Amino acid sequence: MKSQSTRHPISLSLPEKYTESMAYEEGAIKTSSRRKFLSGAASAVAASVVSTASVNASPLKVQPSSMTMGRPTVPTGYGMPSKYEEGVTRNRSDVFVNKQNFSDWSMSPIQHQKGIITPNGLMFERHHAGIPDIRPDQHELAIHGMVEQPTLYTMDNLMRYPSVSRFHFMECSGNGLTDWLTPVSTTVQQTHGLLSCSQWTGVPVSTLLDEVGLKAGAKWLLFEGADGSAHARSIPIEKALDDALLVFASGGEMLRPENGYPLRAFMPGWEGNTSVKWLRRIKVSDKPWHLRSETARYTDPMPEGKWRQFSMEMEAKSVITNPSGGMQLQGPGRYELQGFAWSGRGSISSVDVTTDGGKTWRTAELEGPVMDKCLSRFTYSWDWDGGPAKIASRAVDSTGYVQPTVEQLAKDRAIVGFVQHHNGIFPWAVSASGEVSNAIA
Ligand SMILES: Nc1nc2c(c(=O)[nH]1)N[C@H]1C(S)=C(S)[C@@H](COP(=O)(O)O)O[C@H]1N2
Ligand SMILES: [Mo]
Repeated sequence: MKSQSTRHPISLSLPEKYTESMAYEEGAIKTSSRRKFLSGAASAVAASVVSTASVNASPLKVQPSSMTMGRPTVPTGYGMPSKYEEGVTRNRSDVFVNKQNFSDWSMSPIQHQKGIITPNGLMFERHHAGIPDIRPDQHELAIHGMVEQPTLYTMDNLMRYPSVSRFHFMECSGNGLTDWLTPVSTTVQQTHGLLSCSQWTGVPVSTLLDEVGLKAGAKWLLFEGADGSAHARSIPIEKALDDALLVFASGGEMLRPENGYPLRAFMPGWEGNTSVKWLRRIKVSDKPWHLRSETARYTDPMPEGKWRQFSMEMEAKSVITNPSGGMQLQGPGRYELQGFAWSGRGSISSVDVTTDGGKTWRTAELEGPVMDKCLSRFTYSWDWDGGPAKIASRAVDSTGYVQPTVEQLAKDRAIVGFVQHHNGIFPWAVSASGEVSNAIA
């Protein structure tokens, strides 16, 4: 063992004859954050990060997979994840017992999400009347109301307009609604999994509004879906002209049926229900409609029995996904805390992490690219001493808004029942035996 002290434990003690594969290993670990992660720790701590068998035996074991042909390439077909990843699925909430699957939702397994992009097959779903089966060659979008030239677009028409691709998160305003005051959910999938992030491709709403010509006094737009719920929302004209999109693709392919195929609205940074799926019409008016979705639903109880309407912007939020509820730490040592932060008002400017229940906060590493109204990934190296701990993250966005505690939110909101817009700081408890659990309380 010579001159190896700063190497990753995995690359230690390889026999001389394997210097080539060792060089390859080194190349893979020479990233600045990896070096930082290791250099902060004494070598004893570094060695405890990953338990490695020493690789003294020569020759190095050859895996059976190297000695046979692999399975043949499938000539045509859609690729699937490794069978060893079959536990990574979106799941319905286990908090509510839902007796039907029409007004339902499934949550994204964000504890397994490796980067800021959610794979299409793992994006959360929320629908009020099931998933319609819409033929793209029969789908039409109407734009009417206070416009000069009411127009009907086919999908073929729409695909010929100039399109843009943008990275944004999508979050249901009901995300976290079961866990305001008591720890009801076990995993981060259940507490925060009504959240996805993708690269969305479509035509800016402003392009089509320019074309149809807004009449003087136009102020609000109705977006309505072609599903059984005819889900609809009133959207202010400023948002429509700013960054609203008519999206037909996410993650480089046409939308999945459950996410609005063949066409949906996308309102960057706004609560998910404003991004109307299976979009069939946009009607222009001088006032909002005050639909069921903006009176009986998607309103927030306020003190003194008042209700807040049109709270569509998603405020800054973050959560630690690793470790998170249901996980088990393997004894004291160094852990890399990981999580996501996002804001519907802009980009994330910093994330703080606490490991002592909020007494002290440290700045986490924010991984780039940090984009507008998009998930940002953060990491923080933590030396767990083996005692009980309480870990949490706190996001700050580009407007200076600081993610509040639930107590702070409760000062000007009425937290009664299943309230929407829970963007409070969310703690996980780590017990002395390494169990991680929901610590909201
Ligand atoms: N037409 C239609 N659009 C809809 C809905 C719906 O039920 N019907 N659900 C809304 C809600 S509440 C959310 S959170 C988002 C979820 O989008 P996703 O299923 O693609 O994740 O779609 C919104 N758009
Ligand atoms: Mo939602």
